[in-house]
Amino acid sequence: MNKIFNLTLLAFLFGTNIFAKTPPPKPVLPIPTASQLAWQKLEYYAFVHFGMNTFTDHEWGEGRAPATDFFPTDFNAKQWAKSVKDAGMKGIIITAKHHDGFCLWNSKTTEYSVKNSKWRDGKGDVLKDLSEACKTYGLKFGIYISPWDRNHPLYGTPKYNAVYKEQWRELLTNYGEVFEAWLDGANDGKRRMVYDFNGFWNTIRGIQPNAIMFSDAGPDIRWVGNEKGIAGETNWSNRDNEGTFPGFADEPALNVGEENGNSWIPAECDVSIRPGWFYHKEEDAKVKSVQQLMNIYLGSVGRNCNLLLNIGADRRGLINENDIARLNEFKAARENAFKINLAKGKITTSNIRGNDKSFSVDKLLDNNFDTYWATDDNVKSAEITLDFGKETEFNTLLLQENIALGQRVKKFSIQIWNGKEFETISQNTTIGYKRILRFPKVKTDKVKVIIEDAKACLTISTLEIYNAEF
Ligand code: FUL
Repeated sequence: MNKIFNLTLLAFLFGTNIFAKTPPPKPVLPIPTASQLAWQKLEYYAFVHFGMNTFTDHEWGEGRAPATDFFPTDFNAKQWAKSVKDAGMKGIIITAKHHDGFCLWNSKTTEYSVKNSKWRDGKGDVLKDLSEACKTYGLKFGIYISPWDRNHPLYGTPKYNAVYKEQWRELLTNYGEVFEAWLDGANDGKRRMVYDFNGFWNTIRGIQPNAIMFSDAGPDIRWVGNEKGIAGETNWSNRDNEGTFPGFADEPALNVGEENGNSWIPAECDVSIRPGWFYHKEEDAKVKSVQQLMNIYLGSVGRNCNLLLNIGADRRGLINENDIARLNEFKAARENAFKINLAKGKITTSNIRGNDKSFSVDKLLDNNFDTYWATDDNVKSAEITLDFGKETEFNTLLLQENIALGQRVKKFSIQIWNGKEFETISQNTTIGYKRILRFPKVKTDKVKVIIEDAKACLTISTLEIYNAEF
């Protein structure tokens, strides 16, 4: 009794709240669903373009090449999965059907598929082998099928909508869990048909409710508005989706999202490791450099996006040696750049929510995304100061918001102590799930992160600092 009285008295005297737990901040809507949040944490995964174009040397086949042209001599899905796993990627999305209409599985909806090729006497199934290989290697498995189909006889008529839904039904029923369903907005503009997109979404959602659906217009994730892999410096996961439609992309808007958008539709950056999406021998020496890939990584994962990096499997049905070598070099460069987190020392701030330890500023340094520093409800700007205790050189700073409670930060800057005063080295806008800033190397013993404006009180999970070569 006495002890409780003493503790109460102490709490009263020092203004700390040791009995009542401070409630967490209320979410700022919209917020991600559990599947969207799990998707965001994947960060980096592979696209593999493989199909009829691989054998005809095209990017956009017309759907007229005979099915027998599809003939990989040495197809091995385990080699794909191992290469992707070794590269530090979290999954594979396969082009099960590109615009030419050729299906890499034996679909009942068409004759234009592997069953009429000579590969494995027409009994092969790329989807079966790849889904199993992904399971073996602990990778997520995703599927792309193009709505635009230049082979199917019903394309251009309303009946084709049922064909396309049936293709999704086959794919989502027979190959286990699918983490992402990719609906391409490309179209030739000539036989432009009226797609039943609502019907497509309902079909996919009905069979695999956790599959994340991609298109120019969501509904779960959006295209970033270019094929360079670079998001806007400002990048909101919010988007006002009213009246948007796949195939009619507002590229500048997709690139940055909308501060007050009413739906949670984060962006995905798709980009190819070579100039083309499909494998072409003449591009063997045109694999992007490690520096180019690092710039893409900083412009995508470093700007609140996921990175979908494409590799074209070659005519053998293998990931080409040149691409594998580069993927591994890029992995080593990333590991090296983010190896030693220099964000250590004494961290202080101008505000802690309810002065409660569970929201304290050292949550930024605890390597746990789910714990976070938060401010009081009315506090939308605050300073964090990290005193390294010694001169420290760095060029990279990483921040994460706890997006489970919504994206909030609108404006922030970085300052360093130059011996006389704090000097601004970087002025920025949004953070989101992850923001990685790169600037010329600086040397200082104190750094400040100043959040200048936000939609509501602050909920920041992570601060990391690196001195990276790439
Ligand atoms: C585009 C397609 O037209 C390209 O061929 C490629 O598949 C890319 C990922 O999407 O819209």
